[in-house]
Amino acid sequence: MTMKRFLTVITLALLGAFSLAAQRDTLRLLCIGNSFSEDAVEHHLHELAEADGRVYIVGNMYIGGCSLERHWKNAQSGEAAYRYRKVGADGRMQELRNQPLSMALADESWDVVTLQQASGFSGLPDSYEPFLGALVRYLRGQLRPETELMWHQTWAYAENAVHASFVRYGNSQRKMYDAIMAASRSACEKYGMKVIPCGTAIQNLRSSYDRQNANRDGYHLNLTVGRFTAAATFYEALSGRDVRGNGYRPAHLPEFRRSVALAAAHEACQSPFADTNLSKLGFDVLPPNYDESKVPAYTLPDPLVFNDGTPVRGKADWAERRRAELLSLFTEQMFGKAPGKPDGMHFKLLYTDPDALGGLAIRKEVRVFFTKSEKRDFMTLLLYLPKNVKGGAPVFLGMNFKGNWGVNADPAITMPKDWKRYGCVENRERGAASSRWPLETIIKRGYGVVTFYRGDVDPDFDDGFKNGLQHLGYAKGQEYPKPDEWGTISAWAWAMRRALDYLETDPDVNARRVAAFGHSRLGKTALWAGAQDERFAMVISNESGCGGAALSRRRVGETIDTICKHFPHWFCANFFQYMNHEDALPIDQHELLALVAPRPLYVASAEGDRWSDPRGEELSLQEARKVYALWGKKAAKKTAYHCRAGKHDVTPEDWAHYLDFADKYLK
Ligand code: GTR
Repeated sequence: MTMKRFLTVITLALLGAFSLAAQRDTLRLLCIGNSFSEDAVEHHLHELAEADGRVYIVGNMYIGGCSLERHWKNAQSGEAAYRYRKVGADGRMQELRNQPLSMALADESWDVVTLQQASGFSGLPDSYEPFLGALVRYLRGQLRPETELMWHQTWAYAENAVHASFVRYGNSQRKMYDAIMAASRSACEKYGMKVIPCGTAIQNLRSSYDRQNANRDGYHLNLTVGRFTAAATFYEALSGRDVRGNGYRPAHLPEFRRSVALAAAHEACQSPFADTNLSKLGFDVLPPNYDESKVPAYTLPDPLVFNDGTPVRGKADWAERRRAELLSLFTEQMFGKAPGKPDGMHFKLLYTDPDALGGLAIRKEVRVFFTKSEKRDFMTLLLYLPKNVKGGAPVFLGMNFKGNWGVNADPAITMPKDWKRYGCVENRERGAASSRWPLETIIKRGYGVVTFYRGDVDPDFDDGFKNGLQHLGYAKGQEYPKPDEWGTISAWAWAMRRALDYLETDPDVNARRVAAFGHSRLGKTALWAGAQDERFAMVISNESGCGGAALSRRRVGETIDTICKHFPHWFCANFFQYMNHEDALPIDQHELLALVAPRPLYVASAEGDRWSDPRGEELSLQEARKVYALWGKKAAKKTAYHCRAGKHDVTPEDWAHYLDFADKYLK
């Protein structure tokens, strides 16, 4: 026997021994479910077990929205109506279509089989019977006596869900949750089943800083923290092990989110029918500080000093080298890299109405397709332009929160055909945000408005970047942005630049007179777009706050920690390292403002918007003016600030200031 052969034999013998050992730690789970079991068990569960040295074989008999009634009918008729999905011992998922229930029951010697009710009925005990009783009897007849039947408790819908069944619970998450608890408890008691308390785990999650991210469409779980929480609940309920000690780290779930999900799951297993307030267990953000005397001492990084410590001597130094240094820092540490102009991008004019707003303006809509294909990746620009402007009109380009149809009540503005594209609840009301867009006033002053909906580019919720345009920047095989690649704000800012690409082709617009405008999160976006792209002739930040105009080091109102915990999708993952470590940031927000220099820049705050730290926004602009000074004393005049009375909003008063400012520098 040669040496090599001998080694092979030994290895095989060892492998055999290991796999026997492994078999003892194998658990075979079958869910008779629907998309809620898909959310809970098809991802992460196998990996959680693996990290504990165990093998979980996970089957899911899937029919979308399937109720107990239908499962029972299928059991009786033998209808081959299921997709049988199975994560094998190797962790790989396979799917067989058109299978009957009996096929899956016989496929493995299952240790655990779970039942669940369709989500809309899950809190209605009358809908369970006689089907649950019949299914239990049927399964006990089919399965080995050792097989344990367990109840998969599903979760209540998001507060803002538009699911048709939500009315059964008065559109109240709390009512739905309580109803699910009562129904699942009595089902478990009646049939001696243990519960897998995913409903409570998700409710627990909703009491933490990650509260906005449990769902992706109002009822299904979001692809990151939501699904992970449910899988962790299954794991602890099945294994009896405290899942908080589990070593599995899902891609793209930073530690602060992983730990809250594990706590939500663990607490649910401790108390399956009553939710636990995780914010009381420390899973919340710190209360905001509004007291000037408690602002920590800080030193701002100096925009006029190069990274290597040498001074910036004049505007040539700034323009040729320092600007690039700062842009890279903001790109890599905060917003994330975005790709360039996409090759296949093209534009389509949907229509032109020469007599909009009672004859005052031209209205048109233009679709910007980001690729050659016209299926998925596009945004729709809505343009209101003054008539007969020689050389094209100067315009305010800004994204909107509530859809183009929310900007004005005009019934001719296109409504989307596919609402699903936007995730859960979208504002479907015409003109809902019209007070923020005083179109007549703007047009009468000689300016146009160009706007598009944030959801077209990247719906504003965390979903592992599966719901936005980020995939356009992926290399082959890439699934998530890298830690220095674009988050949502960067994607939005990229789309602002693509909108400007279109405007360069439109003779009704003067593309050299475009102001990037935005409110709040979209103000952060306008600043980032304007900082990067010098084609924007002016930048206006309306109450952009943390991550926008406000200095991070002051930690007044919203902080980096808070913003990342509430909106983990806005920035690139590198930014998380500065949560509660503002002093380690190589930049601060005055440098973002400075990147607009020497172009005109307007920063606005509101007294009642303390969350955005008005004082921090003003100080930031004062600091940025030191960079404007490179262009001479007068250059700083091209920056302006106001803080009006009132709350967080865009008002006619704000617009009056912007229009006066534009009269000076945009016309
Ligand atoms: C808040 C967020 C702010 C601001 C605001 C908005 O909830 O904390 O950073 O962006 O939303 O966009 O309206």
